[in-house]
Amino acid sequence: LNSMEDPDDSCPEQIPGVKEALKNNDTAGAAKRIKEYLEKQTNVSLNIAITGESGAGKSTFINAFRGIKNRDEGAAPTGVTETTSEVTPYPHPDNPNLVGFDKYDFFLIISDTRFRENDVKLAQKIQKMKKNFYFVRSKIDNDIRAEESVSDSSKEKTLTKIRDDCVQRELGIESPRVFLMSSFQLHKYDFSLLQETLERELPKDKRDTLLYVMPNVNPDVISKKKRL
Ligand SMILES: Nc1nc2c(ncn2[C@@H]2O[C@H](COP(=O)(O)OP(=O)(O)OP(=O)(O)O)[C@@H](O)[C@H]2O)c(=O)[nH]1
Ligand SMILES: [Mg+2]
Repeated sequence: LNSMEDPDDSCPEQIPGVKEALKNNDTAGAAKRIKEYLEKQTNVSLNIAITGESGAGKSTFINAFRGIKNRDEGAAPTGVTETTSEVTPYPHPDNPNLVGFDKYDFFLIISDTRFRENDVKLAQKIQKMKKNFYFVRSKIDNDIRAEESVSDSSKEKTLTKIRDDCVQRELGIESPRVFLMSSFQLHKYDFSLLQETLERELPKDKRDTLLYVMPNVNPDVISKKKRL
């Protein structure tokens, strides 16, 4: 899209003080405001903790979230055997401040099966810290394929079954939020729902940073980015 087609496209007048400066023919002042605003935006750091058992699909998810393929340069190494053994910061290519693992804004707990005791223990600790956490059930593409080969129940039914089954009730997390995901097909399943949820639950300045780094998996995200 070019700006002709979209009246909403980047509107610097919305930055505080810019409209007033322009009204007074103070273009230098307007430019200064815009510059300060942009600098402030890129200095907001957003730290996302991604945890889960070996092989759960953490590194693949990080790569997908950063909009890169596992085999691309700079990708987190992924593999069928235990691959990542250190806490590793993966800054988003567009934002040097997006380091992953020292100070967390929220936690994603990833599992390719049911969430296990360790996942739940962690969730309880996070809850005590009054931080947000989200369960991500990974590799849903595999489940869909497997289910299709053995029964003719609908895809929706399979998804509902997995969702219900994911966090066993007796483990003691009240109303856990579970997002079903395939890192190979981010646009499917619950990724957009996760994006919306994160956006809603983050403070405003962090929300913009999140939006800035998120992959463009749906038109809604693209139009929101344009408004930043
Ligand atoms: N089908 C499918 N396979 C996936 C998906 N995500 C990851 N995988 C595969 O699962 C395996 C493990 O993925 P990784 O991303 O390396 O897992 P990890 O959690 O980082 O593993 P460690 O670093 O060992 O803790 C790899 O072979 C991936 O290709 C997915 O969404 N769908
Ligand atoms: Mg890994």
